[in-house]
Amino acid sequence: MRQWNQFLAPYKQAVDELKVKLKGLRAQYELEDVHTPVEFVTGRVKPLASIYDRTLEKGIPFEPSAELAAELPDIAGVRIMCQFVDDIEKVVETLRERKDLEIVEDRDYISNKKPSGYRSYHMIINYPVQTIHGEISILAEIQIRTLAMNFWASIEHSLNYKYEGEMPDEIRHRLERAAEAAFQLDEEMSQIRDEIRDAQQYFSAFKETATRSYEKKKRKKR
Ligand code: 0O2
Ligand code: 0O2
Repeated sequence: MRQWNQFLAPYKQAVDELKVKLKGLRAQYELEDVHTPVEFVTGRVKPLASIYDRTLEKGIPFEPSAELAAELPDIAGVRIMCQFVDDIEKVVETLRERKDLEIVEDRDYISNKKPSGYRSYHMIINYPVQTIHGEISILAEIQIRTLAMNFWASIEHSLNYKYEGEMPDEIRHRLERAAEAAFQLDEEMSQIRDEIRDAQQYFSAFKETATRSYEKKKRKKR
């Protein structure tokens, strides 16, 4: 167990650091009084039982090793939730600009949803962790998704767990339909947001013109 604790320690540190940094993005947007593409951030180190299951699936030994670290890129995982689908792209672009992590791989399950209906944007990163024995680089996974995608994924994940991967066809089909409904919800919310933004722009332009013509009339009267 001590060996596992030592092996997992840098992953825990990475999750803690990444959460602080990504929550910091939200704080910066809020300070500038603009819409923040980051709604909230969560993170976890993969539990040992899940690591064990993955080693069985991948046919690799269940022991702390470089092979296991390379085969399981999501031992450290953080998740960024966004309000709107186009916020995801903003977050991805922001992450690409960062100097404190290196993106190794993108997995775009938004353009290419999984057969289950799962949608989310995944990035595998190399992240440097400072330890008392020097710097080490670990792999971590960042999942970026909307609130609707997250709602669907959380429920599907717990149902999968409940049925131990043997989900009845009927439930699977209903979840596929629910994924479609979540997709429609994302579309609708973006449209509502766009319409409100257009209306706000229209009204502020209208207010400006009205104020100008009122002041002009007032000047003429004098
Ligand atoms: P606040 O003030 O609630 O925003 P921590 O290590 O304590 O910072 P922890 O324990 O890992 O964070 O919490 P977790 O479960 O990973 O959740 C992270 C943050 O996401 C928490 O906020 C939750 O309140 C927030 N959260 C979870 N679900 C939702 C949701 O549906 N909507 C919104 N807006 N936030 C949610 P904080 O960071 O504790 O602070
Ligand atoms: P947990 O509990 O989140 O740790 P690979 O075999 O590595 O090529 P893999 O493992 O599918 O491909 O990697 P990917 O695509 O990056 O997905 C890994 C994680 O994405 C999963 O971790 C889930 O968190 C999430 N995910 C992927 N597909 C689905 C899905 O159909 N439904 C839900 N709810 N989540 C999904 P774990 O290890 O499964 O679980």
